[in-house]
Amino acid sequence: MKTKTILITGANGQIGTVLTEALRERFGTENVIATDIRKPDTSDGPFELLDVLDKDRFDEVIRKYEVGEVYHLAAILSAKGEQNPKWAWEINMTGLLDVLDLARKYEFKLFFPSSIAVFGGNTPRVDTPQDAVLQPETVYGISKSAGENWCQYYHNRYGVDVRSVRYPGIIGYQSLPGGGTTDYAVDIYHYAVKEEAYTCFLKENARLPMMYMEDAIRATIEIMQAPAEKVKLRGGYNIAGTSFTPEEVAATIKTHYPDFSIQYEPDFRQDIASSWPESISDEAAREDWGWKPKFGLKEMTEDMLHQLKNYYRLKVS
Ligand code: AKB
Repeated sequence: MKTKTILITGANGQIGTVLTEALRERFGTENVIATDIRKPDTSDGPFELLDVLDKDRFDEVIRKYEVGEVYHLAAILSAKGEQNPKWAWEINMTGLLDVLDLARKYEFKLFFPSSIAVFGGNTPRVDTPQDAVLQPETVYGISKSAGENWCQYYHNRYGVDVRSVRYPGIIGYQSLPGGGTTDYAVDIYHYAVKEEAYTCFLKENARLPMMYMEDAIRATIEIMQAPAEKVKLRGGYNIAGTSFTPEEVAATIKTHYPDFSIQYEPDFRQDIASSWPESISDEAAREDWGWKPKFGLKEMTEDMLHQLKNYYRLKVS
């Protein structure tokens, strides 16, 4: 049997970079096509330039590689979206509707990344349930919440096999995030390893749901591999990893770098964080397709610091 070809949009982004590598390891480099609006600095496999708003080009690339699975990661995140709401809406929503149409036309399986940003200030903030009310307060959250409904609609009406999780903040050493509210939780580790003081753009007690990259990649691949009948929700599944405040992550870092220092200068991103849950209930994902996280704050911190220390050591040598 021919191995199916997989295509990733937004492959140069924080999650895309790592997911591309993980899928290539598993399914073979030649079977995973990375696409993005810009060429990557280095590329270890097939790559195509693709603007997700260019539907004809999208169609052409899907046909060229006879794609059987798409991970549609191209999107504008929460903080950047607030600086240009209509642009963020256009990319997040038109991009998704185009790929849903293509999934219907070519019958490929689709992954849509949703986010904890679908929730707003009027949902319970602790252990937020799967079916809590969705009244997001950012354009990013509005686009993810509408996107989930579109995914469910395309599944119900046209039988599109679309699957989705609501990512919390993702923390990894392999790539940098860009334009999100949870980005501080990656930056802080880089500053610690470089032995520089860190200024955090959220308050010390801003508790948010977070997840180590390794868990996030595993969740993404697991939901895509799950038998179709187990994926009962075609909007977005809550997935939980860990949950912490800037003060708590700084304290954990200090057990390795006692001189690490942090100060707080909250900006507009604090308002976004205040509208999001502190922690998430992921019961539905656990029950339906067996989701279980592995990394807590302590294990994640150990691995992040270890990996980044090696990275900066190699960079200077
Ligand atoms: C963001 O901060 O915008 C993202 C997210 C939680 O979806 N990391």
